[in-house]
Amino acid sequence: MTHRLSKHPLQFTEHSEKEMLTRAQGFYRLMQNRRSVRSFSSQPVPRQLIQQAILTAGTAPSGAHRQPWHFVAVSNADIQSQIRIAAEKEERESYERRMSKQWLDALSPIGTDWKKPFLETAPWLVACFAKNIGDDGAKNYYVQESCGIACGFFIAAIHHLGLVTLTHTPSPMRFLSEILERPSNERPYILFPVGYPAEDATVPDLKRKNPDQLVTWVEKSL
Ligand code: IYR
Repeated sequence: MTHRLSKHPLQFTEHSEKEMLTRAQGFYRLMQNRRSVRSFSSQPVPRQLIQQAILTAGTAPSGAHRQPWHFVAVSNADIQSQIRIAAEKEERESYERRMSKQWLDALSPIGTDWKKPFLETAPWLVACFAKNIGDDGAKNYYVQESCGIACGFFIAAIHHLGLVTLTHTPSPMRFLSEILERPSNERPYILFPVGYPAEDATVPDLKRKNPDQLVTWVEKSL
């Protein structure tokens, strides 16, 4: 058995309900403006900004605090070109053969296709790898959930600091492990191009669920 961690008092700052509502509304206003962007400027982004967003991702909760993620941040044009070529090869196969008609129909309003120029244009590609086994050889738990939460934090951090990203999951993504020379206990989870949007970037007119569609309340009767 490994030993129990020592405990210390929680750092908790209490806010008034009024203050909490103001904070909640401010955070919602920020997040409501987040969009997935598929067209990037090649304008460089300092490494420190990417580093900070990855640090935020790493604050996510994880099963047994095993932190079953590893991030690889790429700003190397040659590696980005290799990733684009490999991703487009798989995506072309997916769009032309592997994806069902139903799937293609679901995607058609968004207008995606197999071409992924943003993999070369964006100044950074940040890949999240999921680790089913830790570097200590022990099993990790709730790996998908933990990595999903960490990637959500990453997306929020990138938006909050003022850049854009895309949750990109070329499928299958095995090529990323090869190009980035990752160990066998890691599986590619999500690939995020990160940067400034292209000047002419457009986004589809998506509607988000209204509160009635989004939530069902089950409360004590008065
Ligand atoms: N991975 C492909 C297809 C794709 C699938 C879904 I579901 C999306 O929401 C978007 C794209 C691609 O990246 O084009």
